[in-house]
Amino acid sequence: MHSEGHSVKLRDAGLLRGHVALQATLLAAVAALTTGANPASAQQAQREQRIVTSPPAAQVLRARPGITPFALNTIIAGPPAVSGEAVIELDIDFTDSKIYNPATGQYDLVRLRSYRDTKQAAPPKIPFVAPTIEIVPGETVRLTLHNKLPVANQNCPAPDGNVNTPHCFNRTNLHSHGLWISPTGNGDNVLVSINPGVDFQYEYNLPPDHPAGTFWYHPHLHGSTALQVSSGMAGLLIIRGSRLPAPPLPGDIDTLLKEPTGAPFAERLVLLQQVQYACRGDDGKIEVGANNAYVCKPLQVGGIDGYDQFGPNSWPRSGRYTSINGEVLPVFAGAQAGRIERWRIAHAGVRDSVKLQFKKMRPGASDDQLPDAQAQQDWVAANCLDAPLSHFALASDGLTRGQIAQRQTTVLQPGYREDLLVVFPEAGDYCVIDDQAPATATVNANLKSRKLLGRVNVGVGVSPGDDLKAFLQTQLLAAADRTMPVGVRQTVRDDLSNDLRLRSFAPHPDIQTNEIKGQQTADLRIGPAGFQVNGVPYDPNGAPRVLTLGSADEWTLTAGAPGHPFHIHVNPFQIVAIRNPTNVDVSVDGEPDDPQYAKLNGAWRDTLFVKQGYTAIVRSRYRRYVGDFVLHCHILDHEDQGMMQNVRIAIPDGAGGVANGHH
Ligand SMILES: [Cu+2]
Repeated sequence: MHSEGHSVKLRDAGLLRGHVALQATLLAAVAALTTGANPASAQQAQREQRIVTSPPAAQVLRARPGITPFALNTIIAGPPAVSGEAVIELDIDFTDSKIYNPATGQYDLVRLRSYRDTKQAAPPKIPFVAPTIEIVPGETVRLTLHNKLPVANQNCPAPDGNVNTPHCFNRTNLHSHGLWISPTGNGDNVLVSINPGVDFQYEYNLPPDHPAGTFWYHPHLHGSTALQVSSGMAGLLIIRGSRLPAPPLPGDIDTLLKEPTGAPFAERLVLLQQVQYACRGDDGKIEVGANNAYVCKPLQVGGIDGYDQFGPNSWPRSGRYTSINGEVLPVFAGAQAGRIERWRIAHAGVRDSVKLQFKKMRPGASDDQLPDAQAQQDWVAANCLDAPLSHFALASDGLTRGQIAQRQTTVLQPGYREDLLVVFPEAGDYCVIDDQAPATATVNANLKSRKLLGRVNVGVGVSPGDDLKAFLQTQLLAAADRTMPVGVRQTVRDDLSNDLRLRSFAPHPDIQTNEIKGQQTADLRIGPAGFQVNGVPYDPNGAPRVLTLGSADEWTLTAGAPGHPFHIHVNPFQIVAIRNPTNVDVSVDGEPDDPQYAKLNGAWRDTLFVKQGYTAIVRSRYRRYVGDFVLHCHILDHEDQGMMQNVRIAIPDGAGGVANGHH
């Protein structure tokens, strides 16, 4: 095979900001491939094709202070300037793409609504994958959306006239999920509709004190949210920070996670998606095969065109696979034994819970064709060996934790982000597994089978020894010596030595009991009135829930079947307790059959799966921003059907009440 082909594939192996060692690994891999004969088998060639790359970086034009707006179309080299502008343009249109199907061992053709970066020189490897937006605190993000979807709206308005019937599939808007910015006007406003043919410029004024972390963006127009997000319209939104801790102000964890060379730890961007594409017959019905799994004939093109592609259990029944950066059963290349990697993971899917594990893979195991769920389950049992690998949770929903959590399993529900530090102990391949889970632990309320998500190629490196936690601790202490200023170095060291605490990097101080001014409740439930919050389906014109700027409340979150991921915009919340139906708090130790709540006590999130019959107690303070926004279920077809509520943060009046603008 021509050598250029290999080098192109390996150039971006999903690893960012690689240092010299990584480059050496890749060069060695390229050399091995180019000097050797053709790949040993078709499977190996197939797998090389599935080496996953990071989503493309959005092309950002940056203006520095002092440069006139007329110069915005000039690309300025070098690091972004604080207080500058980051200018991004995205088209929204149908995109022809392909998705690997392990049931057949072939790529299926798909045509999906997607984001396209108008300034990208060439389409990404998998064309539907949305670009990653990277910005810094203090920047103004000027993001223009061009809605180029057809004017002939599908299902618009809803035939029954009900706002909670999915409708207007080609209208859109944008949500910057997890950002602490204004929800109004041109800010993170999800109450506007950008119709086909319309351009709209969002202006996200990221405050200089915004936490750095892993966030994401996706459409959020009531009626079409699930359909568009499931089509792949979701991208990573990463805020990179360079602020050292300066007590009492926290620093960015990015300043600690550095190699001896000064380069950041090797990093992988991992965008989990569940694109539930279907092919339809002449009668408009979804084509299905054995066990009602979706099938597409050769040359048939899959798409997402209706809400019959959602609903309880539709995902497991469809036989579709969770993809990573657009690739199904991806291969993560370029890892090295004993080197710490930072995995920035976003669950941008809608219809399945993900229960992540890493296990050593049996040498020579071939994962290329796995016809169904049973085959997946059997394959993992036969080829993924030993106990799951310990990994280390750094941040939940982008917000750095007060203490790193050692885990063997990381559960991601729709909307969640997890930043993990991962060390692979030895050379060889590792399984990335989506483990089985009991019905009560998942958004589908059925026993979830065990699946393979992908594999990691790990090259020769150093041995971290048997105790990965001790290894990580040693590495982080050494990093603190190199990176932390004298005034805080000892504090950071003492915290790391004390069971991997990170108190100098956690962005939000705990909300103490004496700070609580009021109580809020949110009950997410499918009930007599349909998809409800507190017994009422979404009413865009109804009176919003009113919260008071500068105040803090304790929230009681509850959920009916199947359990619902609660998400609120603008201000995150801190988890105080999660009580099971017998009133036991499971937010510290988790549960024997379900680790998803373990070590969540005290953590900050913007999305939390509330299991059926459980009660989550969380606290939130409403800082800086007023205006109208929403809370909702992050099973997005539930949101489209009414499991959403308008929320308003209002300025308090002098008497402690709320001024709504009446007089
Ligand atoms: Cu829900």
